[in-house]
Parts: sequence; C-alpha cells; structure tokens
Amino acid sequence: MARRALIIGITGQDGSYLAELLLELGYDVVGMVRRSSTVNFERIAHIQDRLTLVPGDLLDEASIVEVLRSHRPEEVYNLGAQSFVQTSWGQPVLTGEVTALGVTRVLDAIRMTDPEIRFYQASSSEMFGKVQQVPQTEATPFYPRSPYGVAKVYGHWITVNYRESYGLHASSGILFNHESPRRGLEFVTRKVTHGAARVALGLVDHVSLGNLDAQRDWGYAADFVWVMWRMLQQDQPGDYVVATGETHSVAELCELAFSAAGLDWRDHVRIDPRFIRPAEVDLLVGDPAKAERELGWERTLDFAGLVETMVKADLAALEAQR
Ligand code: NAP
Ligand code: G4F
Repeated sequence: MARRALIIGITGQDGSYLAELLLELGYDVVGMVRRSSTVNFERIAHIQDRLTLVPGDLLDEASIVEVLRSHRPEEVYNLGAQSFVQTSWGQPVLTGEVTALGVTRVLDAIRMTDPEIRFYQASSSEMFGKVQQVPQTEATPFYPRSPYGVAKVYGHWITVNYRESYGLHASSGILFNHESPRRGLEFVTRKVTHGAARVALGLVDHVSLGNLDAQRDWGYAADFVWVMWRMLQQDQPGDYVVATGETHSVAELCELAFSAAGLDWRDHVRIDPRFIRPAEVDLLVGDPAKAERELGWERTLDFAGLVETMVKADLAALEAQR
C-alpha cells in the first residue's frame, strides 16, 4: 500500500515542489489548505487532481487533529508559516501564533492521535540572525533579528523538546534561503528577476530595493525538498543545516539578473528606505557538512544558474500574458 504524507503549507513554494516529489515517489499526498475568499492553488494546479486537499489551519488545533484522524498520514511536513520577514514586524503576534505556536499545535495533534508519525519542521537560517560564527552549523548559537526569526527559534526548540519529551521522530531542517520561479514576488530574488524581466519588456523602468549589501546563501528550492524527505527516512530524527556553502550579496543578485535580461542593473535599481528593515541579518552562509554526510545532500543548480533560470521563467510568463 502507498505511504501517505501530509503537507501543511502545500500551496507555498516548497509545498508545491515537495508534493511533486512525493507523488513521484509513489506517496498518497494529502495537503492541508486554509480557507480564503479566492482559491490560491496556482502552484499546485498542475498536480491538483492527484492530491487530496483538506481544510485546516495552523491557528486551529482541532482542525489539525481532524486531518490526522481522518487521513492517517505516516509522515507530516510542516511547511506552513507566515514566512515573510518584513511582514513579521507589522504582524508580530500573528507571526508568533502561526510560525511558532502553530508548530506546537501540530506536534500535540501528532502526540494525541498517532505518535508513530514522522514529523518535519521547516526551521530557518534566520534563527542565526546576528551570526555568532561563520559559516553557521547545527552547533552555532541562535540570535534572531526579527519576530519571524524569534518565532522560528521557538518552532525549532519545541520540535527538539517533543522529540526528547515524547520520543517523537521529529526532525528540524535549518534551511538557508532557497528560491525558484515559484518564489513569492515579495522576496528579493523574485522581486529582482521579475523586475528585470519587466524592465526588459518595457513595462517599468526600475525596481526599488532596500539593503543591497545583505548577503545570503541562496539555493534552488527543488533541491531542498528532497532533503526534507531524506530526513524522515533516517532511523533517528535530527537537526540538519541545509545550505550551498556560498554567499552572495543583493547587489550581485541584481547584476546577474539584469545581465540575464540584457541590461545594466545600475541603470534600473533604486534604493527606497521603505524596504530597509528595523534590524538586518547581514550575512548568512551555512556549512552543510552533516547533511552531505548523513543525507547525501547536494545541489543541482549554482547561484548564477538559479538567477538565470528565474529571469527566463519571468520573461516567458510575462511574454505569454501580452
Ligand atoms: P511560502 O511560499 O510563504 O508558503 C507558506 C505556506 O504556509 C503557504 O502554503 C501558506 O498558505 C501556509 N500558511 C500560512 N499561514 C497558514 C496558516 N495559518 N495555516 C496553515 N497554513 C498556513 O513559504 P516557502 O518559501 O514555501 O517556505 C516553506 C517553509 O519553510 C516556511 O515555514 C518558511 O518559513 C520556511 N523556510 C523557508 C525558506 C526559504 O528560503 N524559502 C528558508 C527557510 C525556512 P497560503 O497559500 O494560504 O498563504
Ligand atoms: O528575500 P528576503 O525577503 O528573504 P529573507 O529575509 O532572507 O527570508 C527568507 O529566507 C529565510 C531563510 O534565511 C526564510 F526563513 C524566510 O522565510 C524567507 O524565505 O530578503 C533577503 C535580503 C534581506 O537582507 C533584505 O533586507 O534581501 C534584502 N533586501 C533588499 N531589498 C530585500 C529588498 N528584501 C526584500 N524582500 N525586498 C527588498 O526590496
């Protein structure tokens, strides 16, 4: 009989890639989706007829219990979150409810319905914030710099705590930034690739950005979902840094993206203080040695290839709309 997995956050960037992967691996895939006034299934429309979509919300524990009782998954991937760092200053309490306490609601639902379920928590390199070590490893102390980062630290430690308190097979993937043509338009990579494509097509003449000096360890989202699955196939649960080991600045991102669209970024990027954050994470770069050794982690696309892929996808999509 096919194994069954539940993805919380299936409508997001990572949820859509993970759903594709699990279907390829022969799983029955159940996706928990929250109610909205218009459906937002764009990222999973191409596989929707192969998925079981069920209502539920990280703010509502009874709905999570109901999903677990009715669908009996063997694996649960919690990718659901208020995931945009900038929004977390404007909505700190909501961010805490969803991104922090939401994790406890899922873990408690698992503990009460079926403690044999294997659990994945989407932790984040934002937990390192004002970094205490370069590169960052599983042993680097956390110093979050936003309400989102603080909420993710809570989600990480409650996962560790339920593992240690109740013996759950609960793993935490400390994932560094990962991007794709399916990335939300508000995140800087997609904002820049989409912006460069719009400038190239004459739709706008510039993109407004904040801090161009921030550095991130950016990888390709489709590579990262494989490693989530690998964590749940291990005999023992654990915590894993997943990263490329390279860091690049927002300015380098702009240079590559505009050049892929045949443009010079200096002519089309403006600084707008609205996009400067109250507290910044200046530099992230991860050491993925443990994930390489224990999970066989490797990336398939380097940073330049990723940016070029995203620009081409944005150009093609915009041209198709004309
Ligand atoms: P994303 O595109 O923003 O997707 C977030 C998902 O969470 C969406 O499906 C969203 O549903 C869902 N969600 C939001 N609030 C919810 C609620 N109250 N109840 C149930 N579901 C809710 O994020 P992503 O980039 O795929 O990231 C996936 C996870 O990894 C997130 O937890 C993120 O914080 C974490 N992470 C991401 C990265 C990265 O670089 N992408 C790195 C480290 C960690 P709607 O579609 O209805 O909004
Ligand atoms: O693309 P970003 O918004 O991603 P950020 O803040 O690193 O968070 C993402 O990665 C985390 C993993 O480390 C995830 F946990 C989180 O859910 C999310 O997926 O911003 C990247 C950098 C920041 O330093 C920001 O200040 O780009 C800088 N930036 C400069 N101008 C901008 C802009 N970011 C955005 N979103 N928009 C700008 O105009």
